[in-house]
Amino acid sequence: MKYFVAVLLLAAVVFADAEWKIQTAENLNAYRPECANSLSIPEDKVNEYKKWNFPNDEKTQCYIKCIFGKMGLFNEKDGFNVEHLVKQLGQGKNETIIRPEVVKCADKNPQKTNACQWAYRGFDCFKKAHLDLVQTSVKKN
Ligand code: ACD
Repeated sequence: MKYFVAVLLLAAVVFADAEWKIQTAENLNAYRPECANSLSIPEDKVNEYKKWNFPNDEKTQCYIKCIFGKMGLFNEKDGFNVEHLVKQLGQGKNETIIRPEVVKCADKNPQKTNACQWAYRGFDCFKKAHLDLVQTSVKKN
């Protein structure tokens, strides 16, 4: 019985995750206004984000958390979804190189900062080293 329940749980996890897809430029474009509006981000900041400038302030941190949440890359409870991030950033290639780079930045929030700061911190860490990969991962083909 124990094994049956364990197999069922595993199957539920696998099937739930099979729904996730690599996120596209179109997905990101749809999420931008949703996150900007829900957080009342002023237009000048949105324009900075379009130029890939993300100042370290509360609104921006929460914006990143919102975008990553919608993309299935981060959630408040578990933090970063390393598997999704590796797929998103690797686009089916280079996963063995990218995984340790993601892991380096995907902290488990040992200092218990708020989730906005947590999401922003991982993003900032990764993009300092690999902005090109982040940008390429949502470029139109
Ligand atoms: C905007 C919002 C831009 C939001 C930033 C990135 C979204 C684009 C690509 C997502 C791909 C991967 C996530 C990138 C880095 C996180 C790495 C975390 C590692 C722990 O343009 O308005």
